[in-house]
Amino acid sequence: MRCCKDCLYRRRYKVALVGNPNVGKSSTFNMLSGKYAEVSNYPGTSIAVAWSKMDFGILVDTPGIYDLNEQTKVAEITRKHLENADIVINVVNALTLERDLKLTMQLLEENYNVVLVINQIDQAEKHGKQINYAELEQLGIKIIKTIATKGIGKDEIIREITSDGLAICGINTHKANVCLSNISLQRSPVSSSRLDKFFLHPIFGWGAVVFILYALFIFLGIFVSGIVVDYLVDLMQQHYVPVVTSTIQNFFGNNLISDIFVGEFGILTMVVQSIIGILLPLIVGFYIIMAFLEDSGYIPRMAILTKKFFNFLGLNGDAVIPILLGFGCSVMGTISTRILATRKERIIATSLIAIAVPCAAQQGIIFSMLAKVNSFGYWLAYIGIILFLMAVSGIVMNRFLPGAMTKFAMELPVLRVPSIKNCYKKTLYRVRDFLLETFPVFSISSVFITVLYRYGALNWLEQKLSWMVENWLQLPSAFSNVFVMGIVRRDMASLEVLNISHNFSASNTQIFTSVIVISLFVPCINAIVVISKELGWRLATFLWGFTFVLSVFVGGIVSRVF
Ligand SMILES: Nc1nc2c(ncn2[C@@H]2O[C@H](COP(=O)(O)OP(=O)(O)OP(=O)(O)O)[C@@H](O)[C@H]2O)c(=O)[nH]1
Ligand SMILES: [Mg+2]
Repeated sequence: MRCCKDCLYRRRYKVALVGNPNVGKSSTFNMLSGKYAEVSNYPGTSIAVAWSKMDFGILVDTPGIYDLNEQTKVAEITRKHLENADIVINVVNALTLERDLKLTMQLLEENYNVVLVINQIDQAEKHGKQINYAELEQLGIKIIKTIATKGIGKDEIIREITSDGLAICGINTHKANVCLSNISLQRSPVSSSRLDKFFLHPIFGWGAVVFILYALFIFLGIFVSGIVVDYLVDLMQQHYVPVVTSTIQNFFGNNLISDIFVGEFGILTMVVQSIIGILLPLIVGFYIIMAFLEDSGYIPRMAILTKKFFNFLGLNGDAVIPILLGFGCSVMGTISTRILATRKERIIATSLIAIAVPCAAQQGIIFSMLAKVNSFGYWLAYIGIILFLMAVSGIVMNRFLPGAMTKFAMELPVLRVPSIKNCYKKTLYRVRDFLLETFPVFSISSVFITVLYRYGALNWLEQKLSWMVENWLQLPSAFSNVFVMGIVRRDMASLEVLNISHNFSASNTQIFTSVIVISLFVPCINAIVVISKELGWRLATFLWGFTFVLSVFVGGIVSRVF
């Protein structure tokens, strides 16, 4: 709704936070609502709307857009919510004011009811940027200065939204245009820091990427999976599993119900132990590192460095964000492809995530298995195989899919010392979502597998798959369980691989083969559902079949070569 007069009488408004990417819309949303929408220091963090019920009605945080006519999926989402907003809080960044005001102009031209929030004024002061507020006042709209991360400006925004004099109709857009052109004459660019010269340097920059990956390996592979996970699993094996097993068996006797709760694949034994003892520490460790990287503003620097590699695959540097998020969770990565402009780019990025990007939980298990093999050669081979398959898939798709690649224009946000509070909150919410999703899915799958096991179906499956598992992949026959679990979730299957490698004292080649098969195996059920929703069931079905065949094919070759 434009130029809302009657909403002043209704006193229930839909208020939309709209603005360029990375200006602080989600931070403003969090400040106003007390809720938490994800905040990061790179453009394109919000890929869906977050909303909150407020005393004045509804507050909606939208994905960032540069232009009202932008042709991306996120812009479509923002336009939809903008259309029926009574009031638009247009958030601009004081540091990039001139650029951000172009969208303000468009909003005014479209006759939206705009309140202009100039955020990050602390950053502007820090960088010595002067803003001519008197000039801005001539736009004829309410202007509020904020530091959203510190809660400064909150009361003034609320007061403005609920005040009676808000509806500003018939703004003189010619006058506003003149005013904006004056402002843009006063451009004062932010100087690029020395750190940027280092991070974007073709040699030192790549050195930093390798260092970060190495630190991730040491932290997750050696510290978290080698020390924390071992400690927690031992603790649970000694003090939790025996108690819960005997209690349930005493109560129910030795039957299917007991097996469902405390059997080999039991909910209270395998599921609880796997999630709390193994996956939780790995996920927490990975998300903490990701939160620090996201909050510092390093990710766009990484995008610029890796731009050439992505170009090679038919993607522009923006794709680094969905792919990096895919290393956290493929569902998150797939949804983030919304920031890419063309369907072709979205299909390529989604496919690469599905084919070759292991999620955080999987990586932890892969790290710990490769640490057992204890050979740098296997490490290099692992990374080489994954990158090779990624490159081949990308190049083939780029060659044969119709459509074009868009120009890469990611802005560089200011590098910052990450905010501990934000990193803590983000990790907490992500871990909570992970637990809420994994417990039910793992529990239902474990019941299913226990029933299959109890009635001999797993044995039957082992026999049916024996040629593929024993002859082609040269793995123990029990590996067929991994395929059953992998169809539901890759991390659950990875846990089973870890289990099997313990129980069968697997050789280095077998461990390496399993790691490759599980890295390339079919996307989790929830990822398939999301791919279907985002890009259609044909792509989802194709990716499922393709990754199945690819993982088995490459696994067989690896088992013969290494
Ligand atoms: N110093 C300072 N930093 C801020 C302020 N507001 C937001 N930030 C930081 O700016 C970055 C971007 O904030 P977000 O709230 O995620 O921005 P957004 O507009 O929602 O970004 P997208 O969802 O990507 O469009 C984060 O690193 C925030 O911590 C502020 O007032 N001062
Ligand atoms: Mg946001």
